[in-house]
Amino acid sequence: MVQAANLEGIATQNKFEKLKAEKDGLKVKDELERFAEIGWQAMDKTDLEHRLKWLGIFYRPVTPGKFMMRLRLPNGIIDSTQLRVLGEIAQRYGEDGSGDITTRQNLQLRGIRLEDVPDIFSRLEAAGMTSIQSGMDNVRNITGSPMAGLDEYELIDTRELVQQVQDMITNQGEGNPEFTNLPRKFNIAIEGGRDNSVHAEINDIAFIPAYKNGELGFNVVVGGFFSAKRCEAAMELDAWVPPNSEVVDLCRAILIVYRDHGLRANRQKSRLMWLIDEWGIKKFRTEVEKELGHPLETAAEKDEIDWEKRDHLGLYPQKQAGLNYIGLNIPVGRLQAEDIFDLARIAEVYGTSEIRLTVEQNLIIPNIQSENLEALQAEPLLSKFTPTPGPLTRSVVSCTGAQFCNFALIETKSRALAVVKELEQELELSKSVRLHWTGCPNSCGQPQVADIGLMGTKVRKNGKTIEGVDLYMGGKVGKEAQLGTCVQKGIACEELLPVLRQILIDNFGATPKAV
Ligand code: SRM
Ligand code: SF4
Repeated sequence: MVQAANLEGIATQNKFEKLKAEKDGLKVKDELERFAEIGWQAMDKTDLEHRLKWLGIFYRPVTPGKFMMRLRLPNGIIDSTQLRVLGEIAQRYGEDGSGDITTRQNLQLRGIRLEDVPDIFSRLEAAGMTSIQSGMDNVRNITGSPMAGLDEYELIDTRELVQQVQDMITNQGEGNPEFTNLPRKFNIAIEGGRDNSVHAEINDIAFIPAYKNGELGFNVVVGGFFSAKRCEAAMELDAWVPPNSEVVDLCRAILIVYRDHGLRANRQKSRLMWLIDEWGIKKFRTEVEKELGHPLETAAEKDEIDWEKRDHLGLYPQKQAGLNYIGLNIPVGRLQAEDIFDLARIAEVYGTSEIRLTVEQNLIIPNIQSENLEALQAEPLLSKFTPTPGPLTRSVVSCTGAQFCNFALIETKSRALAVVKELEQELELSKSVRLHWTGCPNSCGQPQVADIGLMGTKVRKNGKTIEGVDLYMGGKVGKEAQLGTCVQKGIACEELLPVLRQILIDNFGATPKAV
């Protein structure tokens, strides 16, 4: 039976705890028709600005009346029918309607009008999609290996597990009051390959393939997160689980422990790691075992992450003979309605209707017969979304930034693209360099996992406040992943280009192109 969190006695000092205690965010689900009737201007301010996020509907103060809708796409998988539904939604809004692939292997749509939301939700449901519990103090989209079921070197196919964890958390997409009042947001990732394609280390819970006594399962790490105040890589829980329902049970137990004991007084100190700090990992583990009702197995001695991270762009054979996948670069993840339709068509004509999203804001079309590869490569869309982009374009990642996000200190997506274009014109690079842009210290664009990370800030120049960045370096992904750190603060964006050029020459072997 679904039970709401029992939060009696838990501190309610901050405004978010108060608003959750007054009315659970999920409750607005039953009020949508009324909201659609009265219009967003007449809505209660807290329902509008906060509780709608429990349904995945985000009021955007930057574009009032044009909402963002964040879906849940477990393991980043979507099919052509679902894409068409999203394309139709985006298309309704003309120039305002667009989509973004997110850093959690997910999609967000823009331009949504509140009066359309009841109809949009019916369409999503009919197409087997949901946006429930995708914002605020809920578990975000659950990421999994983008190559699940395709990769000859795969260890564990993560698709079913990711779906089961999502179903447990969201009550099959209906909404689950058991997990709608966590102390803060929560991230879960399940890796099934050798290259840590999900950035396991930056999740509150991550499952990493590991053999124990010859049996393949997962080691578990916990507490990874980024925030404006603090960024931490996940630490070992010293637990191993087989790749079955025990993964779901463990997620559930950890979520309940976090829900009931996580710190709530100060929102800057509410993510799971703060509870682990307070208790120590041993006590945390013991409490999780109590909630599980049985002891956890200790971790396997080593995990199986021993590859460099792949970006999956380009054309590759699958483990299934005669089938291939193509990874396409979607510059900073931005899609227009017509792109969404075209991708749906291409996935149907050349593949099996399926598309996979990656945490690098790109996508993969799997299951292409070898004899169809030539025709696919001649598709006009592949000159916009190329499988062979330049060495910087191929790995540039950017958060939403000032165009739509009110936290942003700078514009990110358009600047990120302009900068890599310029640098690629000037420099020869023998390998890709990963540039991540994020518009503010919340770090949605994960500058700490990048070779070069750029975090928006404000700088003073000639008595004026202008857009700038703090520079991060040293992020390492894949095996032995490591977070990058801030190496230089407050570079004015207008002075950034020569700084980046020099870093690429000094640290990444770039050479100036002959004029
Ligand atoms: Fe994020 C808040 C966008 C991934 C850390 N994030 C926001 C909001 C909702 C703020 C807002 O209301 O405007 C942004 C919505 C802007 C918009 O209109 O799109 C936003 N976050 C994003 C996305 C879309 C960035 C992107 O362009 O890809 C990503 C959506 C993922 C998804 O599909 O669910 C996104 N956010 C992340 C990540 C990266 C990750 O998960 O790997 C992080 C850092 C990792 C983490 O959370 O530990 C991240 N977002 C935050 C934070 C800081 C959290 C904290 O503990 O302090 C906030 C602010 C908050 O929660 O108070 C935030
Ligand atoms: Fe918005 Fe800041 Fe997140 Fe970028 S990093 S999407 S600016 S909250």
